[in-house]
Amino acid sequence: MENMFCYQCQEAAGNTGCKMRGVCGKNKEVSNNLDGLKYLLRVLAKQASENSDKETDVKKIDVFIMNGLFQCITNSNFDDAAIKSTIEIGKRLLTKASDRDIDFIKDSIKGNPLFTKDIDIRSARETIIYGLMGMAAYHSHAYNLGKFSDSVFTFTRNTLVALEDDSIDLMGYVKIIDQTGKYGVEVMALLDKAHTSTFGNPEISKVSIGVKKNPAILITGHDLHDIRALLDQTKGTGVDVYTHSEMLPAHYYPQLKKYENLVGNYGGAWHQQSTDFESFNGPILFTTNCLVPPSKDARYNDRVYITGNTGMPSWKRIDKNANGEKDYSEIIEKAKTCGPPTEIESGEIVGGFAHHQVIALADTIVAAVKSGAIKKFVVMAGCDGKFKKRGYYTEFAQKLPKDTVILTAGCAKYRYNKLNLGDIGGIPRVLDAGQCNDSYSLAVIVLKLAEVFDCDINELPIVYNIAWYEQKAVIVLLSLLHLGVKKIHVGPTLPAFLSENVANFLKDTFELGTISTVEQDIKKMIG
Ligand code: FSO
Ligand code: SF4
Repeated sequence: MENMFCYQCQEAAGNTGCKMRGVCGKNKEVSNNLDGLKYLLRVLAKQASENSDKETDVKKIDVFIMNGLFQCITNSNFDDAAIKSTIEIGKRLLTKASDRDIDFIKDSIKGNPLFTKDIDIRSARETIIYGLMGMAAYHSHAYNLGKFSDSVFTFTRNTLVALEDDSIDLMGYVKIIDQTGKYGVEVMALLDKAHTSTFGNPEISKVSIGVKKNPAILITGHDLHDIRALLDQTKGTGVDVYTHSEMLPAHYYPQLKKYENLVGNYGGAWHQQSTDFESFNGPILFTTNCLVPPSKDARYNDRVYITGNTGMPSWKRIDKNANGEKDYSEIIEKAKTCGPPTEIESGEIVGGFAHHQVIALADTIVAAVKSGAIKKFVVMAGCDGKFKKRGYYTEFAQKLPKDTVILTAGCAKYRYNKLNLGDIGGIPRVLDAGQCNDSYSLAVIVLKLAEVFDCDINELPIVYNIAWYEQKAVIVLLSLLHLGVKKIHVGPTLPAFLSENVANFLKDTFELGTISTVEQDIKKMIG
């Protein structure tokens, strides 16, 4: 492909698609090679599903597919050489000579959305593959903690095969979209189990947003397995650890907050990383997206380290050693040569309201609803992004009536989690469940409230104003739709990959909508 075409995230150029270079910074080589990788994943899935020859190692292929899909997520991998080498590794899993002869780089168009000519089929297929990418990211975090689901592996494999099946019509794909949501719930439950069985149930926690005087390491991304290893290795070295963006919820888990050198959260959401990294002064460990490509002369370039499925050629990689462990000693030594972080703010934020903690407070919450002290819950989970239009979410949170409580998860919270919105009888008005995958917690809470109030989930005093950015948000959305949640507002724009007909189907079936102005939306959602 001479140019590129990508419309998988909320920041797609003109809300139609990036054609010359990604708004995210992805160049056409990276974009096209990721398409080549997606094509390879489908060929591998087909081989594993047929499973006709004994040489096919289905388990290996499933794990390769999971990691490959994760690499295709927005802001994850910008390293062209790493993507090409992933393709080479994947090709070695192919057993048919005719498949091995495919040049996946040259034929990358077959992994591009535009390869499907019918606009509605394309829209449905892309909705599904973006859901699979989000699912793969969550599955990979669980896998790193020793938990996986054979049914999720099988579903992913079979669905990749279905994406090439021209006998499936639009309604057939709509059914697969619903199934994708079903497995989305399963994978988020699995990750929740992996996190809570390893680190304990999140509990109400105050997290400092100021700084201390020690040299320090900043860890960003979502992988809690990585932060535990870093905390273990930094213990007693005099080097502090701060979380950034989606790593903030690490502070809520008993088995992570117990580390004395886990001292606070530094900075804001992912898109602020360039300024946060600059003023942090010490090394940064990147475990997953969202990665913002740095300028060539960024002053932090020599102190950023990446691991897992992320890729940035100018930053140093830390891979597993022969024992399957990651050795962070180089980062720790680097920290000792750097100054402490520059203070950019001070105070504390409160979080840890995942399902176990909220259900423990159920009596207080139910009493507040029954007395009228809480009139409505507003689910504002999801992602943050760099577009100015997202100031809407700050204003929306500020202008909500004082008898409403925001339920949140994901990096969307940085738009309002430092506003000091107060509390209702001791219940904070912003209840942060954790990372974007902890949207599962919000679903558990909603189901529990429906049980307590003995009503349908859509009759509860809950409204949904969700911000999305990349493909993990897609799987969260499909999961909520599968659970039967209606009237979700998705913003700041509806996905570019939804064709008019597919969007209309979702509007008609689930009353899915988007946002308008803060005033109009508060009137519509809160009344
Ligand atoms: Fe945010 Fe990025 Fe967690 Fe996403 S850091 S935007 S949905 O990757 O994963 O919420
Ligand atoms: Fe554009 Fe988003 Fe694709 Fe990047 S991931 S190329 S910003 S649509």
